[in-house]
Amino acid sequence: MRTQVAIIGGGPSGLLLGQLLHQRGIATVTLERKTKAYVLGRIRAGVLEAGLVDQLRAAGVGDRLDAEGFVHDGTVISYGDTQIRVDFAKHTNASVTVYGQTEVTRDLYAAREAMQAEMVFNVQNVQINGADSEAPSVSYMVDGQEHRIACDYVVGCDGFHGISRKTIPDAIRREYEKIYPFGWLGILSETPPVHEELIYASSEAGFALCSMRNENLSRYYIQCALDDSPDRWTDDAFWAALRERIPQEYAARLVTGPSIEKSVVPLRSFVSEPMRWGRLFLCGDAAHIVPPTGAKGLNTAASDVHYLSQGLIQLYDTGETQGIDTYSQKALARVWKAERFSWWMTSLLHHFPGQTDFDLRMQQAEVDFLQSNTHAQAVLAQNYVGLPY
Ligand code: RFL
Ligand code: PHB
Repeated sequence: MRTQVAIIGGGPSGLLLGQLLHQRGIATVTLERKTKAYVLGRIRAGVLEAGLVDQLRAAGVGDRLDAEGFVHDGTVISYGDTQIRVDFAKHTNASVTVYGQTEVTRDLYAAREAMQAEMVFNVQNVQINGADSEAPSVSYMVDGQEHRIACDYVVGCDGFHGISRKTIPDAIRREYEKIYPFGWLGILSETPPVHEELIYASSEAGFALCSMRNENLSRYYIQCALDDSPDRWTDDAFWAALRERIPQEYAARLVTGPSIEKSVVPLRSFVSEPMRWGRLFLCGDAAHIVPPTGAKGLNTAASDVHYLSQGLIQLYDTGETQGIDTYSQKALARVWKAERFSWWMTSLLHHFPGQTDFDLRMQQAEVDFLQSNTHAQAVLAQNYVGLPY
């Protein structure tokens, strides 16, 4: 088989990239290790920057998002007894849209299928060959049969545990990592959200986040131990911990119910440089991870897809390589700013084991400054709604 761009990974990065290229007549094949149902079963991001929303509209998948997504003009940051509402609209003229990653992925799969995109599921043993040559290829197994795709370029959209990043030789690849000493326990419940905007809350007992998917579907998270397991938490214990961590006025009106999903995520900051090696490009979680505080993971994947799709379209339209040649540099410049913001929000709002009184005072001073300084609020708002591409 032959194609122009072989895409490894059928998560949001791979699907969006495939769709944007295919619309411009560039042939792609997408290889996904799992089934479509499995990919759609993963509960992940919920907050979309305007840049991602625009890209989804350009990719022809904006209709349901526009009809069902919720536009948020601000968020609440709470620290002990202090509450700050950060007004995105006032400081940036922009907003974010609450619409689940699951729905984004579902819409993208429908669009890829409508275009009769070539997608292969349940692939195993994917290997990238000759990425630093003029004639790369990707080999893989399905049902015990070996297959090979010859292509012009390979794009690794295969997430943090994928194989693409590791194809770049150790001597060329540089990795930067910070592992936080806690995780997030998240639940989904068919209950009305406690507030119309997201609440990021820090208390002596630790961090909590109140988020949502729609009027009757809430997503809540609490900081937990790194080695915690969802089985150790009954729903009642979760609700009690959440109530303890959010401001009283919200705790008093929290509607609880059975959880329909419960999972633990570790918190990590990670960047792998460069994001291109020869004819291999990396996009999204394959190249970088942020802790979820700040909602930057999916959005940063989307800005990678923007730069790379523009570069490849320019190349196939005009033969000009400037876009793909500057891809890694442009993508990383924005990635590092998202890393900084997510690290900052994580450091500000979590309880760190072994935290000293000095560390606590630093958090308090930062919160005081944020509360009293509109420029500081504007900086938070600009980063939260998304830096320009
Ligand atoms: P994904 O979604 O991990 O998809 C990669 C796909 O590649 C497949 N794969 C392979 N396929 C073929 N061969 C192989 N060898 C393969 N290895 C892996 C996988 O099966 C998978 O389908 O990466 P992608 O597309 O780059 O998308 C990244 C986002 O999923 C991620 O950044 C966000 O979910 C992060 N994130 C959030 N981001 C936001 O922007 N806003 C949020 O509000 C937000 N909340 C979150 C989050 C992530 C979370 N978790 C679970 C980590 C909340 C949580 C709880
Ligand atoms: C979510 O709704 O899942 C969500 C929202 C905001 C975050 C992280 C996760 O910062």
